Amino acid sequence: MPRTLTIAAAQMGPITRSETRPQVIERLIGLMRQAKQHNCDLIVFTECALTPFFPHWWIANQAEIDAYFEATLPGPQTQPLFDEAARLSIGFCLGYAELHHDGERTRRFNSAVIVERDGRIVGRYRKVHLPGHADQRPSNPFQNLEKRYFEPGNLGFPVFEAFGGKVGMLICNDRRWPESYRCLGLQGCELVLLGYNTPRHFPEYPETDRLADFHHQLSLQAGAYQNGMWIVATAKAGVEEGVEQIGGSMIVAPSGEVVAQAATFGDELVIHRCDLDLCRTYKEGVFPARNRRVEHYGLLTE
Ligand code: CDV
Repeated sequence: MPRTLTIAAAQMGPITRSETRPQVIERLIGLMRQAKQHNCDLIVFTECALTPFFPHWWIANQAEIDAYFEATLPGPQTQPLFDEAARLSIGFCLGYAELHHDGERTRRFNSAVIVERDGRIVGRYRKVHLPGHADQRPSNPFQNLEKRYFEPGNLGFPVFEAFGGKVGMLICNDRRWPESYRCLGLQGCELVLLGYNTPRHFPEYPETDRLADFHHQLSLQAGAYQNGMWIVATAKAGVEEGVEQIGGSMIVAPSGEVVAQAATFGDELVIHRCDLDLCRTYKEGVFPARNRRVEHYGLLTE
């Protein structure tokens, strides 16, 4: 059975605060149709793809905050995206803000799902590494309030059988931490789907601003190579409500090579034919999991 998938990273330009959910979903559907014209099997949308990245703003009113969340997926507004994907027989990965009712408790996560070509949700991930702060910082040019609006993910780093391979998800800041990739890699993950909203400016540590693109790419290339996995990384790009984001959507091969990269800061598909069998060279040849050093670290228990 062929294990080659044509995959699109669906970079998005800014979403304005006045854009409605149906308008954003029309944009996503437009990208999905373009991806199908390129014979894509799978399209990867960004982190919180249905709204502007609202953690950049201080919002006091909980009802106003909750308007950026999805209580069900698919829900009445997102159903057309699921319907169109099933009609086109294209899979997708969607980042979204998840409102989850756990008995009496309402919980909020920064989440993503994998949807197979028949429209079934086959995997869910909740972002583990939440950056930023929970307090208001009026002297900063924008906020970074993920710690206020979300709680850390409680699902670990799951890997799913999908698209003929082993697939995992990461969300934005997760990509900077080697253990995110390692947790996936040790489960045999072959393909990582990842969305991100990365501002060019880091208000507390501006000395890193000139390195924003470099650190993004460095993390992806190291994670891909050291774990023998494909990584499809999809940005929200451009200046969104005054916040400049780096863009730089890319697909990285298990060799660590960047094989496709965005050329704009707007809505754009970054496409590559990804052969999942290429992972074997790195997983089995360069970094065999049974390597004695890995056993010494206590990461393998059997
Ligand atoms: N959405 C993110 O997780 N953004 C962070 C920024 C705030 C540093 C990132 O790691 O890109």
